[in-house]
Amino acid sequence: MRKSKALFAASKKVLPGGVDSPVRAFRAVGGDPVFMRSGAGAHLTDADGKSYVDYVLSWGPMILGHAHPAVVRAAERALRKGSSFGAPTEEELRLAEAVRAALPSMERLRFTSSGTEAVMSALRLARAYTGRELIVKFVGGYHGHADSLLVAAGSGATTLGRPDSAGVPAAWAKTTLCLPYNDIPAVREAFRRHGRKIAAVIVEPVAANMGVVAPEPPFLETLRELTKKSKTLLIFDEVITGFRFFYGGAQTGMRITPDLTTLGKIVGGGFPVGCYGGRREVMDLVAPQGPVYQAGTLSGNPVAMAAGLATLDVLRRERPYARMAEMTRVIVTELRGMGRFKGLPLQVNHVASMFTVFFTETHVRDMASAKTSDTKAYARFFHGLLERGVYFPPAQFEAAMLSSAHSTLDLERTLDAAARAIRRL
Ligand code: HOZ
Repeated sequence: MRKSKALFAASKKVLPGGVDSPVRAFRAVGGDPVFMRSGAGAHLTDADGKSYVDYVLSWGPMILGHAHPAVVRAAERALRKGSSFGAPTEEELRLAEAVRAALPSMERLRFTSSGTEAVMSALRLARAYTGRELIVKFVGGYHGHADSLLVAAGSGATTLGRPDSAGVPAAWAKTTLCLPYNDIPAVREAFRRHGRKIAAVIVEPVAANMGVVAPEPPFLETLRELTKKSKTLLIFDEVITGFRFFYGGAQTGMRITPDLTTLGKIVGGGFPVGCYGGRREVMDLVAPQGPVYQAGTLSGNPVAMAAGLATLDVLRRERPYARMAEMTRVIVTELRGMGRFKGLPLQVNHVASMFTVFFTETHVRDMASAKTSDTKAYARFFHGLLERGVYFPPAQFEAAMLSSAHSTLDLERTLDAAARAIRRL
């Protein structure tokens, strides 16, 4: 940790809090963040040369593991041809076609440089299309850091005790209605009272920013029904879930068709990419086709597009999903067993290859129940793993993830570290 410590001390003199994104700073778990030097497959190596089995995976994009040869090759090839033109390229067309083939609800789509931008643009579009202002989001849902979404936000915002960010005008916050996740009566009531004023409902079809929380049927089905009835747009924020559970989105498995979808992370193959898209008649409002302005110099960047395309190509051919889900099931079952053995109140939520360990007796189904977790116990668990070379999310309200590069040996190393960490709690 010697080099990481020195790098962090120097970083704090030039970057606020020493980082470019708050959750990296380890405030939720204490101690100094580990500075990473390189990644290969399921492993990271830190600035001091220590290696870790990685369950953060850059918060989702690295589903094939780090520096996958096909992705490296594609990005290198693109880079040699020039890294940015500010003009259309064939790569954007090819990635757009691949995304649409996998997610047919995205009849038209646009690439941005981040998930935040994609979500922000989708909301602007929804407001323009409906001529309404209100947005419904769910408590603990995190959709990036656009103003109207930093209200009761999960992920790093909750972790830092700032679910409502300073600097968001009160008038903006008032346009966002926040409801508890999985709470159908609350949604019905909101639509009864405000239905004709709601431009969009934005939801993570599997919540990943209050920790992993699965939607309880018929929660999403009810959202679809109510939004349809009141001519509100339903936006699935699949920045995390897109291409994570299936070759497609969570919507693919659930057979629910949202009006708009936002993507990011995996679709950029580890490069800064976001994407939003949906029904043609809605997307046709986006400039230059329509009056909703949205632009970006690096949008559709050819190197990022090439990396995204290579990632999707490997996922489509190899379909690693069942294996990743099975390995996750093993981890989850073992962790639950360890908790029982030690007599710890432990909940391990999981959906396919994503999971979160909560230290609580309460079944976690929304942000209120997620918050019953003993976050100090999580911090001790995290550091126990870190010491033994296993890198978990450095915050309670996040998702741990597997990649296709995780091996049974990695699993054994993880479970051994977890057993020791839990024994010490
Ligand atoms: N909060 C994002 C996913 N849970 C990770 C990105 C970040 O905040 O740094």
